[in-house]
Amino acid sequence: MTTEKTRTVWAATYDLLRALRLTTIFGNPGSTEQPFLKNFPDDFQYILGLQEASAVAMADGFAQATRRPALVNLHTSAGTGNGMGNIMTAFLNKTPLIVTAGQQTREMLLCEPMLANRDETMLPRPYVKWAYQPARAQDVPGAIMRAHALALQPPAGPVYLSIPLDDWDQPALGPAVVRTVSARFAPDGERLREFAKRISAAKRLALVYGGEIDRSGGWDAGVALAEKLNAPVFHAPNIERPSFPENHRLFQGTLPPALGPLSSRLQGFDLVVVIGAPVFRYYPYVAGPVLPQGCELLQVTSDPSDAALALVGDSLLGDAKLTLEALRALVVDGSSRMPPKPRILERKLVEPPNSPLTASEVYAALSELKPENAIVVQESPSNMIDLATWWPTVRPASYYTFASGGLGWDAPAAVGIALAQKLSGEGRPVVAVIGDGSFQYSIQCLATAAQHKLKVIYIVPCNGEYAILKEFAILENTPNVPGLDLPPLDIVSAAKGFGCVAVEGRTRDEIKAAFSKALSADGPTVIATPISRELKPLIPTAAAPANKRSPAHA
Ligand SMILES: Cc1ncc(C[n+]2csc(CCOP(=O)(O)OP(=O)(O)O)c2C)c(N)n1
Ligand SMILES: [Mg+2]
Repeated sequence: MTTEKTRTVWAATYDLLRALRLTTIFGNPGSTEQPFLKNFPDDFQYILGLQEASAVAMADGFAQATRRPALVNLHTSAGTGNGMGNIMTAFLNKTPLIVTAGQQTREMLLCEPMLANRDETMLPRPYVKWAYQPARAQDVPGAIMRAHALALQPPAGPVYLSIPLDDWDQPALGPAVVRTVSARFAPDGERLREFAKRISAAKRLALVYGGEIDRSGGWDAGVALAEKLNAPVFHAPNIERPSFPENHRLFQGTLPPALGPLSSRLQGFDLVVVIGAPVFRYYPYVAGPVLPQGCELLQVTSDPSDAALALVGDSLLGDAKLTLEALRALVVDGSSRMPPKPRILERKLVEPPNSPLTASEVYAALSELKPENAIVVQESPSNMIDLATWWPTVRPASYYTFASGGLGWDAPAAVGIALAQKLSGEGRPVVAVIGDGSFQYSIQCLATAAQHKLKVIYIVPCNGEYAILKEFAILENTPNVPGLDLPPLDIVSAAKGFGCVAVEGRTRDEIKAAFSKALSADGPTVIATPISRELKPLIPTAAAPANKRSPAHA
């Protein structure tokens, strides 16, 4: 029995983690973590990732899907290094993650023994909100409490604690202090009224919705505001969480991720209101103004950094959901405003289908089977527009991707999301569409999916290339870049090796049969689908040769 006299830092910390409901721990263990993981309590669950990139992204997906912070434990500097790409992504995703890493014994740190994490607080910067190694063992629980408080306050994000391995057996000061903090804040009333006035007065108004809306639980509030204003809604470029029903009469599509094309798309509007997104998350440089002439911009964000880095416009700090609700109460009804023309989706298919199928043909075939409540996770860069065309997101918390572009996040994030579905009993299936190149970065996440019998269906469009980079090369006029074709990859065998059911689907019937089977399977399925090589313009409106065959295919 633990008495105040015998309570260790270990015991005080596990009690704190219980109080914070951080009982699912993701990680990959090493000798520097074993004193923390020893006698692992029965009421905790350890989710083993076979590489830290997977552990971090699984924790990220889990945190997003449960809408709570998650804990991931990494192996000192080497594990932190492996996890770093996805820590960077978690930072941009604004996911509250508590990342702990073991550290060598305090007694030996001076002489830098093997596994010492040298300059431990520098390693994860600048992609953590805080990096700290407690000054003494007794501060470990307090540091975790502080890390938790910081991680979940806006903007949420990862925090990093380095914990020497000899700290855990040290006597604690007593039970850890458990505190709660707020995860949202309301906008300043006076500035809000000013914004509402400008929005009401706008003649040609456009709303641009970003991922923070869905993250904050503001989906319905976003729909209600758009409907009251009767204004067109765009998704922000490179959005990580769609936040407005893509089949709504007011929805006008996703803005292009480049200066010139984006400002052209906003031509004719006199006021653009960006809610819950940076202004703007561009990808290639295509010259042009930020906004068309005569257009003003308002931004609502809970992230002071996003407010500061906007190139134009006036900003209001506030939680997306609270601000949407408050704006709705204040703005003048827009029923006299001319509604936008409904968007027409290009959904043409040829008969007989192409051989191999195009990505569009694959998504079209599966659109008949994909359950309405499925959660889509997407990292298939060159055909993500095809995916959005066939599988529009129409419900909240139904589509996840990375805010960073750092490959290797989505496949393991899908595992974390599926785990959340399993533990909550909601049981929504997860359909992860991951390019054949992207799949390789953290493919070992499949073992975790198989081990926990998670309902994830991976669709892997196999074009044997980094198609998006070939498209980028055309836009940027950089011919003869090496390394854009993949070596032969037996994705089916690799997936089987990790314990998944895996099949190749070449025809529509084969893909549909495999998908139907996967829906009722008790575990993950990987469906590899050879697709035709197509090169499309990287930015649909930018000048680039359309539908050029890939040179490597010739
Ligand atoms: C960690 C990381 N490494 C490299 C890249 C550069 N990169 C961007 S897209 C891409 C290719 C993706 O290929 P694939 O998943 O096959 O999709 P496709 O373009 O063929 O649709 C690469 C290598 C990146 N974004 N992130
Ligand atoms: Mg590819």
